[in-house]
Amino acid sequence: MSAPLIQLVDIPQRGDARGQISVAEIGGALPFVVRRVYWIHGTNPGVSRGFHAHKKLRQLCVCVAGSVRFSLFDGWREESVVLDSSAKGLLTVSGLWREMHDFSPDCVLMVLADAEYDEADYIRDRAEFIKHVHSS
Ligand code: T46
Repeated sequence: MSAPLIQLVDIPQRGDARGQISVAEIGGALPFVVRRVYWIHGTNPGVSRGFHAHKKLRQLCVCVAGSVRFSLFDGWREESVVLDSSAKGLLTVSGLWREMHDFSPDCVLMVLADAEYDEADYIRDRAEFIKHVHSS
């Protein structure tokens, strides 16, 4: 049986009577050393994002406010998941076409990445992506 496309990681919650703290660290929720962090927010209504794959990049995507739906495609199968919790991270690895849809107006999507930004790591054409995974 093939591995699931949707890999959700539990992020430990260390909240107390004052409120919440969510912790992602090596040896816990983080399977790699983080070299870049970015966050997507203020997304305009009806906008979808993504529509690309990465050749090498690994990322942990955490929706720290609001909600967003991720769709992942490995060249054969497509699976979808709604992220709406600081307590869950979606691990995205190489060889996955990703799209992000249905952003809530208050969505803040934080992404922890294992490498600096490199446009050469992107495959932004779906047909090229399918060719890439079918030949490797
Ligand atoms: C991903 C999903 C989840 C930078 O200059 N540095 C960066 O670190 C990033 C992430 C983007 N940019 C520039 C490149 C583009 O000119 O910001 C612009 C928007 O990037 P993009 O269209 O790739 O954004 P999304 O939301 O489609 O995809 C992003 C990440 O790029 C991607 O790696 O997996 O979020």
